[in-house]
Amino acid sequence: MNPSDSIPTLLSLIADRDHFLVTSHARPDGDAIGSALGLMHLLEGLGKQVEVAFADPIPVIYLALPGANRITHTLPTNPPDALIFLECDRFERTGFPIEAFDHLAATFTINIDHHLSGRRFASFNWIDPHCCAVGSMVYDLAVASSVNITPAMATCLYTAVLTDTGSFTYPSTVASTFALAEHLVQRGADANRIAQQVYFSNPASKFHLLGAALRNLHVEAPLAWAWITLDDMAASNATVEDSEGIVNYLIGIVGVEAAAFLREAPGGTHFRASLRSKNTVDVASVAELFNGGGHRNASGCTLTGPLPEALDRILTQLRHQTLLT
Ligand SMILES: [Mn+2]
Repeated sequence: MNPSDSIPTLLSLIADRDHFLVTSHARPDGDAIGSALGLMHLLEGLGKQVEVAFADPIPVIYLALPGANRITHTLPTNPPDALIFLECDRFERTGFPIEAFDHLAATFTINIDHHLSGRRFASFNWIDPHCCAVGSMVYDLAVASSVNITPAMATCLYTAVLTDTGSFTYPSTVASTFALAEHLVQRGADANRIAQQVYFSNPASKFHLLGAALRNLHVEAPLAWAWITLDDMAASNATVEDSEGIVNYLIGIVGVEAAAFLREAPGGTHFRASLRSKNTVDVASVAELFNGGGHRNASGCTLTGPLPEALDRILTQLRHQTLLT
């Protein structure tokens, strides 16, 4: 299908159905949550019934988003007319176990994604790696649908775009990204209020955990890495969401082209790795070697422990990848 046909096709698929379930990936970020809630507002604007379900908790900085109180953490018992997956490459990416979808096996599925590692696993797939955020795809859908773009919808979609472009700093940030931000602010997104909520409302535990991570900082240009253990998490009184974004400090170091941040997962047998890179270093392909995925400059995967072996495996691949460019 020609990519330009995706929006009209999707709008007709939506028009033919009444009841939707919207979900996104595990450990949801600003784009996952903002685009899911933005799509909920869009679909409701079209007179549809919508449920939004995430397997994992919503980080506290996103709880003030309009409609966040509607998010549930279980899939509906009665099959909706369509299941909409945002930035997932398979059912399990949602964090719901595959068995949770058993009773929905016959349900029509829609997959909207902007990842390079996106896969056409659904009945209908709209994957556009050129988009800076799924929130931007939902915005294009809203414009084409001629639904009223409310301040609530604009707030959710602006949050998606703000966070998924690294506050308008990633390579995906182009002239049209600022045009999109302008449109969303014109439609009622309050840029300052959203920034206050997303960047200046963190719990202190996040910074205690950051301190622990930075004590484990190693820099051997062009690589930087750091980690936190379950003991660090406990000593900082931290939650998993407090570890989000620590990797961004590592890639901020001059001369560092690729960075890895490892977090020991509950149970102590695995490490969750967040990868970042600058310029042409491709960390999506590194993550894919370990059954993960993401974007060229931002990706993630899971590594089996213990820590020295996990570090060795990921650093070997990152070193190889930085030599390729
Ligand atoms: Mn995204």
